[in-house]
Amino acid sequence: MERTLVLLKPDAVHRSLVGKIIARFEEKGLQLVGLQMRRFGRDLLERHYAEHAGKPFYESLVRYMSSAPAVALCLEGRNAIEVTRGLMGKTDGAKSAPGTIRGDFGNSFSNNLVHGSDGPEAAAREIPLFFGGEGELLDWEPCQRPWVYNLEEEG
Ligand code: IDP
Ligand code: MG
Repeated sequence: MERTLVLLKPDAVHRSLVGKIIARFEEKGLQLVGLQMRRFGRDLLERHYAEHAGKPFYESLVRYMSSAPAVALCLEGRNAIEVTRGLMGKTDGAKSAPGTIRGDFGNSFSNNLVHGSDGPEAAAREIPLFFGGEGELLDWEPCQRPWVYNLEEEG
């Protein structure tokens, strides 16, 4: 099992899409192990987006992400990082395939509703930024797991 960080960005909150977007992940069989709504501060977002510092869109990205409440999720599942990125779609909502979150709800390169860690190293770095406090991540065994995965075949 793998864990990944997902953010429902301020446009998802303002557009009342939080429930629908969380449902996409849940319906796929990904397990929620952390969930919080907060207005994330500049310091945290600068650390989160450190790899983009200096790029032309960086300032407006940090401003947009800190401008209103957002929701952080930690999701667990087999290949959770890749599965989550697939559900999200391409960065540019206008070019993202229908059926993906960005493809169905997004029309912008910047305001693209969701963030998902792009690899194991990113997930390991990002999860503690948003869920660093005691008790914020939960280890639990969903009763549907043996039906989402074939545990006999796939371990
Ligand atoms: P990703 O979110 O699909 O992984 P990244 O390249 O990591 O895309 O960029 C982080 C975020 O920065 C994007 O989700 C988007 O909100 C914003 N962004 C990236 N590239 C651009 C751009 O060229 N113009 C405006 N915003 C951008
Ligand atoms: Mg990225």
